[in-house]
Amino acid sequence: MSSLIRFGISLDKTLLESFDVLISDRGYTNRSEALRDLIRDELVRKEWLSGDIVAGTITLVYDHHTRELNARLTDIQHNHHNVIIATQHIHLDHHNCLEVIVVQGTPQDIEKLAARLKATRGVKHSALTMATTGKNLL
Ligand code: NI
Repeated sequence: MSSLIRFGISLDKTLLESFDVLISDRGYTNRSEALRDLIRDELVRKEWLSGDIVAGTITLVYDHHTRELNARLTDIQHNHHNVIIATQHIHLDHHNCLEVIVVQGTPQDIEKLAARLKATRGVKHSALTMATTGKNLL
């Protein structure tokens, strides 16, 4: 278990005022929690750059009436089954489906899968959310 350490930061007054407005808009009630989250975001970014095992989600929106699209998306996912933990399919309306694919693996493998899905004709929207396994974060 790690211990809590207090430290001081010197900041330009204008920069601090901008920071306070930013974190207030985001709902933070104190600077420490906002700063902790900023640091964690950077550490997660570093995990993705370092090649460590990471986790995340890929969100897709597509019209399932597009010819052979379902089959193509399923083929791609089977070809990358080693990084896929779970998928959820939501029928948004008569035409549109939203799919959330939960992934865990190396950044390279996950990004390859995300790129293949995004490049598939008929996919209207695709987004990769880079998260973390949480193992190296407090
Ligand atoms: Ni559907």
